[in-house]
Amino acid sequence: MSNRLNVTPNDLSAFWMPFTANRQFKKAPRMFVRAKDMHYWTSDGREVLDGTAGLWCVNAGHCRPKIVEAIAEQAGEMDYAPAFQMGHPKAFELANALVNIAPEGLNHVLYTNSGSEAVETALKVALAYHRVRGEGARFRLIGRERGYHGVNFGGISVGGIVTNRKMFGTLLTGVDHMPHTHTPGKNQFTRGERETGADDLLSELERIVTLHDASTIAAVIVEPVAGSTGVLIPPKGYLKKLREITKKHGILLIFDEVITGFGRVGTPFAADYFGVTPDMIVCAKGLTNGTIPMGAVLVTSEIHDAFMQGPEHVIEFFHGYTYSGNPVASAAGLATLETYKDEGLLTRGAEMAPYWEEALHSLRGLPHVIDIRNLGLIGAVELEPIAGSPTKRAFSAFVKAFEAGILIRTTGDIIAMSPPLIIEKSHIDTLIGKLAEILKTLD
Ligand code: PXG
Repeated sequence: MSNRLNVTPNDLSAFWMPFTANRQFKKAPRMFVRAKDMHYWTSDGREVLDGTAGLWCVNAGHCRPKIVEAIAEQAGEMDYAPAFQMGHPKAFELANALVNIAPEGLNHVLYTNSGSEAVETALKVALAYHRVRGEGARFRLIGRERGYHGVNFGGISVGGIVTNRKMFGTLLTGVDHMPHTHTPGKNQFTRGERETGADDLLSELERIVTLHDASTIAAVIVEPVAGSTGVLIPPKGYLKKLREITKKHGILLIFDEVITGFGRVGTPFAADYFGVTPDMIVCAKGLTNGTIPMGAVLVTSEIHDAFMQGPEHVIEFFHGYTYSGNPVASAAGLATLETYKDEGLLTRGAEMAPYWEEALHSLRGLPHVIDIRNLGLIGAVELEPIAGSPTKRAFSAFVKAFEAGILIRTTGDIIAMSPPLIIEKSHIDTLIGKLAEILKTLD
């Protein structure tokens, strides 16, 4: 590798980093300069095992040849084509490929550049769908406590993370929230989904529907498994029942699969794992293996067709982005889906899940560990917070892990892991083995 990769810029002040403790980071920067398959390399030449697939997005592992080549080739052949009133073949090919792996009935694709934009797009489709059908009174959107739907205004409004909302008075109106699916004290150390609790949680939705009247509610949006707030797994039957309730009341159900999509839980989408088909799926991240920013919303024919009316020269839906279906992103997406297919990655998580589960739960009993949760190739280890200093213990684990050569994520006092789906048992041994040693050293 060239020396260029080893240079750390001497002024770090200009870049205001996202979701980062900027002052702390800039005092002791952690820089990655190279990646391949399961590993990153730091600016000082150390190898770090990727336990988080970047930020839950590099599902096929890093710098995969097919994807790298497709991006380079497309950038050289046609860098950009106008997204409005013009097309290019790869955006259509990718939409077809996505529909092919999506649950039956989700037949149309709108493109975005991120998960956050895909969320906004889905919420707008939901509101507009009811309106074009003459049910414009359906303006309410229901999310969930501890839900994460990106950082734009719609997403933070339906989202349930207080720190992401409290600064911003201008939230959407007409939003309500269901309870989250985590019940501390009742479901610690459950492997996968717990048996009970769905009815209690969903009686709250019934209450909300009664309060507002179903005729005012456009959509319910949930992550099938909440990722960012610490891997909150629903009890058995919860999503099926949620589907029944929403259908009964003519309310659209949106699954935000930005994290759970593309094999993360051992099936192409979590909708497949849970056997529930929503009206829309929001995805991003693994769509291009994290390489080129891209998100998408998959919608049913029923939704799509409701818009296809009126004079044919008139735009049916006034929404879109300069980069919707960008050629380089589309090429990356196509090569990513091919890589997943060639290597069986969309179902590999199911094969590795039992070993992953066993390894994770072997951490039970180590100091400060108060809960362990897992599904597919997602795992979380929750630590007892230091009294008066929440998040400090987990963050210290994160820094020690980085120094020890493993990359984990922390949210609050929860350690979250979501390795690339190419992970081998030996990598799991290393990841969990090193984490165990670190847990023993925490204050
Ligand atoms: N929905 C969900 C469910 C997500 O997890 C977004 C929307 C927003 O996507 P964009 O592409 O706009 O960031 C996300 C993003 C973490 C972590 O470690 C999670 C996300 C992003 C960064 C870090 O929990 N999720």
